[in-house]
Amino acid sequence: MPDSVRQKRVITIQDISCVGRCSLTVALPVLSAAGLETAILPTAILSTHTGGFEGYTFRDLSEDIEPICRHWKSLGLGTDALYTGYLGSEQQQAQILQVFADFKGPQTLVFVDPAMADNGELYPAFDLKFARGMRAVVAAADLTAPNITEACLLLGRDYPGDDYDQAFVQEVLRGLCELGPTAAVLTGVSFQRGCLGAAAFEEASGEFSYYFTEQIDGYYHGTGDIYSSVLLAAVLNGQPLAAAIRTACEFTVGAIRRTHAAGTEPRYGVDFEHELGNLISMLGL
Ligand code: PXL
Repeated sequence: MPDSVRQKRVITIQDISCVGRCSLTVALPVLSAAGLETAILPTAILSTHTGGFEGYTFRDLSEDIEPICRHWKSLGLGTDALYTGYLGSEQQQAQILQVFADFKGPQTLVFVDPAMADNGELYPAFDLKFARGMRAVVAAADLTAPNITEACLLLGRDYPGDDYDQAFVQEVLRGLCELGPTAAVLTGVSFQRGCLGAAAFEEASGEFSYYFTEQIDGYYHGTGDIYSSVLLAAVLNGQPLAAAIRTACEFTVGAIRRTHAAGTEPRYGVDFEHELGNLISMLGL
């Protein structure tokens, strides 16, 4: 079958936060809207995500990962991409490396979003040992997309807050590629008040690219997961990385803008649902 009509498959490995629009509840609809068949490997089930909610439930699904993968292997399942986000535990970091080994074919893109921290702080469930373990997961990736906090944890650098420049961003991107990936995207980059965006680096060309949009006030949950899902959707639909960071920035800021205008509580995530039509247009589908 010619490549243009063969539908691509993604296996995405993240938690299910039942309420709060992050991880699988955003990855699945975004990837589906982008025309990608999406297989899911849930790492845990939580009643809500862990940011801004008290008393959430957490069921670890580590024990299910190996039998699910065994069954998939018996089917001879292949995939165009493996995409990991929030992992439930350190044990799962080792398990995920095995999933990569089992399902990575010669053309498979391994995309790791080391979802574990933001704004200079680890998420409540994680410690520095977990952050160190994430290095090995990133090392196995072809493409990674941390925010600045996560990148600093991965590289053992101090978090700079707002005090950094282009040289810092480029050093961090090169450092991420030295860990293993051939391309890296850094999210949450801002050189100017009111402008926020992302930077990308590809080892093969040695080129850096940037894209910025307006910065909207407030801290909205799940936007990193939305950004990563759109980035992957754009790359798998053939956009070069410089275009893919633009698509992901525009989609994410569009969802934040709507949510801000509606005055929705930020911990419930952003209204990405009404942006899915724009995603389909931006991808030319
Ligand atoms: O959006 C990242 C994320 C995913 N999953 C869970 C989380 C978070 C961030 O806090 O708590 C369970």
